[in-house]
Amino acid sequence: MADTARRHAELVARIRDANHRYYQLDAPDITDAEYDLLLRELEALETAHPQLVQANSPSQRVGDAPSGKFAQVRHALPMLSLANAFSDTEVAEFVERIERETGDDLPAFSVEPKLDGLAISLRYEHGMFVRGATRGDGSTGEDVTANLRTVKSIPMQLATGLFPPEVLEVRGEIIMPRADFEAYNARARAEGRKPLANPRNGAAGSLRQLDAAVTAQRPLTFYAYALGEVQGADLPATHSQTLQWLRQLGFPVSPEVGTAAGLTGLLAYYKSIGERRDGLPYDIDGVVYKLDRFDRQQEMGFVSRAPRWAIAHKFPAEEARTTVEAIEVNVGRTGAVTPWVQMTPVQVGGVTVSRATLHNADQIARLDVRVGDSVIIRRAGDVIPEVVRVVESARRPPDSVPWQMPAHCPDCGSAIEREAGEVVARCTGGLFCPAQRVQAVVHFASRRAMDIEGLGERFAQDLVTFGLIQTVADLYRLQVADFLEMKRRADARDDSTPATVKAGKIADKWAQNLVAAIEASRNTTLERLLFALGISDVGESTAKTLARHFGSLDALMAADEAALQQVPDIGPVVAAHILHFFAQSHNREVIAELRAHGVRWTEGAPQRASDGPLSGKTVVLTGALESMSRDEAGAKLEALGARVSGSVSKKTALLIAGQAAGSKLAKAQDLGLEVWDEAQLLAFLAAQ
Ligand code: 5U1
Repeated sequence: MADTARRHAELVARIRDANHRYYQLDAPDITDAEYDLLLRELEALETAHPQLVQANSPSQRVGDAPSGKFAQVRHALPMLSLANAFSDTEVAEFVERIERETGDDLPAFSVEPKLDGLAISLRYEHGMFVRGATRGDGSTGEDVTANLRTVKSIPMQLATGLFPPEVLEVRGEIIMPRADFEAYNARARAEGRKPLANPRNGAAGSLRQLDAAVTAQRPLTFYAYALGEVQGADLPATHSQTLQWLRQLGFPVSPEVGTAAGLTGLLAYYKSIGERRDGLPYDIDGVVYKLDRFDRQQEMGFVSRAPRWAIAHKFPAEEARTTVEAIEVNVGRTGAVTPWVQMTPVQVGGVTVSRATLHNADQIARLDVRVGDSVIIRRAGDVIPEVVRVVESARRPPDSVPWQMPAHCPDCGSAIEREAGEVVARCTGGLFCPAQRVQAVVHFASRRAMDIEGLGERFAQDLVTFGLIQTVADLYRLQVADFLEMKRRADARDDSTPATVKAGKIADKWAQNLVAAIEASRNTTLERLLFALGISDVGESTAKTLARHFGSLDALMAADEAALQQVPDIGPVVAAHILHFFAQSHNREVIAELRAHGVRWTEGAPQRASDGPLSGKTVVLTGALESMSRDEAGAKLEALGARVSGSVSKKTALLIAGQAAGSKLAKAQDLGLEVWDEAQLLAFLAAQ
C-alpha cells in the first residue's frame, strides 16, 4: 500500500506539472499520448483504491456525474460589469473625468484585451479551489464548480507556498481558443454532430452543461483579469502588479496585457491590438482600460454596477442582422460551387456588406436559409462575411421549400455533382466552364503565382467572355490592340464608352503596362509556375517542396504515385490530384504552349529533403516573425530536411525566435541550444 500511495503521489505531481507546463509555460515536456497514459494510470489506481481520491486530484478534472441542476451562489463581492466606449471621443471623456477628479496628469492604466467568453469567479480557501460560479446577475450566479474542475488551465491549488490567503476570489473569462473551436467543429461535422455556433457560445454552452463529463470534452481555457473577495493577503498597490501576482499564483493572464499612460497611450494600444486581432488565438470584442492605482480606483468609485475607473473600448460589431434577398452560387477555379446570399446592405465590422457566403450545401441545409429570412451575418477581420444563423423565418411563404443546389452550372450548363463523402459540390465542366477559366486566369496572374500586375478578375472575365483567351497560355499572345478591343467591347456592353473615346482619343498606356507585365512574367521559377497552374491542393508551400524535390517540370510530370509519395507532406490525395492534372491532355497542351510562347522557369538538380542541409535536425519556431508566418517558415525549413517541432527539449537542434518570444526561448537558453533571430533565418534561407 505504501508503494501504491507513493506512485499515486508521483502521478498527481507529474500530471500537475504537465498541466502547468502546458497551460502556463507554453512548454510541454511530454506528448499528449504520454499525458493520457499518466492520467489513465492515475484513474486505474484510484478505481482500485478509492480512498486515494482527493477532490483536487487531476483525475477529478475529467468530469463528474450529471448534477441535475445548478445551485445558486451569492457572490461575496458583486461581479461588476463595464461601461462601454464606442469612439475615441468617449474614451477621451473617460480619461478627462479621471484626470479632473484625481488631479493626475497622464494617469497610468492597465490595458487588456476584452476576451469574448463567459465571466466567472473562482474561490480559493487556504489555497485550495473550493467553488466557481458564473456571473449570473452580478450578485448571484450559478455554481459550476464541477465543470470548472475540468478546465485544466484553472489551478486547483494556488502556487503560494506555505501561507496561502484565507480567501482569494479570482475573476476572469472562460474562452474557447479559435483553433480548438475549429478543430472541435471539424470533428463534430465529420461525426455528424451539431457544430458550435462560435467560440463564445461554445465556451458559455460548454460551461453550463449539467454533465461535467461533457464539459471535459470541450476545449476550454481560462484567463484571469481581476480579484473578488480577498482575506489574509497583502495586495500590491496597482492592478497591473496584481495581474503579475496572479501569474505567480498559477493563473493564466493574457500575454497581451500591458500598461499605458493617458489618452494617447490608450488609443495606441487599441490600434495595436486591433491590428493584431486576427492573429490572436482567441476572439476579442474590444480592449479594457483600468486605472492602475487601487487608491485612485477607490476615489473614482462606482455608478450602479459599473466602476468609474474602468471602461471597455469596443471594436465595431462583427455581427449584424439583415434580410436575404436572393441565394446564388459561384463557381471557383477548381469547379467548387459555393452558395452565397445577396442581402440588404448592412454595416458590419466597420464596412458595408451586401453579400455573404454560405460555404456549402450542408451549411445551407443546417441553417435552412431561405429568401426573405432575417439572418445574422458575421464579418471578422478580412474574412469573407458569412451567414451565422436565421433569426426569423416568419416572412417565408407557407409553401416555401428548403433551398436546393442547382443541378446545372449557371455559367456553362454542365452537371453539378457531389461525390460521396465530399462536402463540396463541383461543376463538371472543367476548363470548358468559363467561370473556372476566369478563376484559373486570376489565380495564374496573382502576385504569388506569375505576378502579372494589373490582371485581376475584371480583365480576366472580359478576356474570357470576349473569346480573346481560351487558356492561360493565350495570355502570352496578347498585344496592346487586343486589350483595346476587349475594353471597347466591354464599354459597349456596359454602355459606358467614355466621351474621349467617342471623340477618337484612345488611352492605351494601361494596355501597354499590362502587356509589359505579361512580358515580365515570362521568366519565373518552377515553384511559382507549379503554384500558378492551379493543381488542386498544391498551394505555395507544396509547390516549393515539389520544385525542390524534382528539380524540373519534366521530372515531376514523369513521377508516378510511389515517386510522389516519397515527397515530404505529399499524401495519397495530393498525389492523386497531381497525377490527374498531368494526365489530362489539355493541361499538357497548355504547358507545351507556355514553353512555345517563351515562358521559362528555373530548373535545377533535385534536392531531396532527406539530404537537405537540415536533415535529421529538430527545429522549433517561437514568437512572431515579420516577414512570414510561422507556418511558412516551418514549410521552408521542412523542405530543407528539418523536423519542425512545437516544444523545446534537449533534442532540439535550433530555436528560431521571433518577436516577443517567451518561455520557449528561455528554456532554449537554459539548455544552451543554438538560437537564431529572424535575420539569421532569412540569411540562411537566402543562401540555400
Ligand atoms: N480584460 C478584462 N475583461 N474584463 C471584463 N478585464 C475585465 N474586467 C471586468 C470585466 C467585466 O470587470 C472589472 C470591472 C473587474
